[in-house]
Amino acid sequence: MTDASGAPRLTLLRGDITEQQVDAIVNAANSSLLGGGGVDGAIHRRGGPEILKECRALRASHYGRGLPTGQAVATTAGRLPARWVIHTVGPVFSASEDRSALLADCHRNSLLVADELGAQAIAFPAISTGVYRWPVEDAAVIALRTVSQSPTRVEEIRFVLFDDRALAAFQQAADSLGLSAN
Ligand code: AR6
Repeated sequence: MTDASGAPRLTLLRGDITEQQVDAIVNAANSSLLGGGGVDGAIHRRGGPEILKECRALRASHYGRGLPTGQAVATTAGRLPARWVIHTVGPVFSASEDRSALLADCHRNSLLVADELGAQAIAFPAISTGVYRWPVEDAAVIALRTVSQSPTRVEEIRFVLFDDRALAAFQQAADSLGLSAN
């Protein structure tokens, strides 16, 4: 359900994204699309080989050089409760170069793909805040600002945070942006 303003409902929770009962979950992938550690590893492990099969097909067709940073593409979710996985590639954090626009692109483009799929509920992890070292307090502001400013038909946007620190960072960011979240 959207709220009275038509904006998607925003939910922040601590949990494992592979367990979410939503239409689409977002994967913090790398440009190879062929798997990795962190949330990417968990999604492929629990979702089974169908996801990798579709990723390989994408590499053989549209993304011969890999998925560029900031872009997003969907596959089946295999055995996961979700219907689709939307793979996006976050930027590696850099202290010397501002890559925030690429992190924003990940969120905006994932929502565009969700709209193309007709997804009503989507779950995001804290993209780039693990192996890619983006400070979670900053990533949370970028993520929430971007989704709250992106026009979308998605009705629920859920952020599934893996630990208390990430959850607290997203709650704090929502407060600072004046966003109401459950
Ligand atoms: N559910 C929700 N969040 C999770 C889960 C999970 N099951 N597992 C980890 N996280 P990361 P990145 C959190 O490293 O920084 C991979 O190797 C984690 O605590 O998964 O974008 C890819 O293949 C952190 O807060 O993604 C790439 O090579 C957040 O998810 C690279 O890592 C993101 O951490 C991408 O790095």
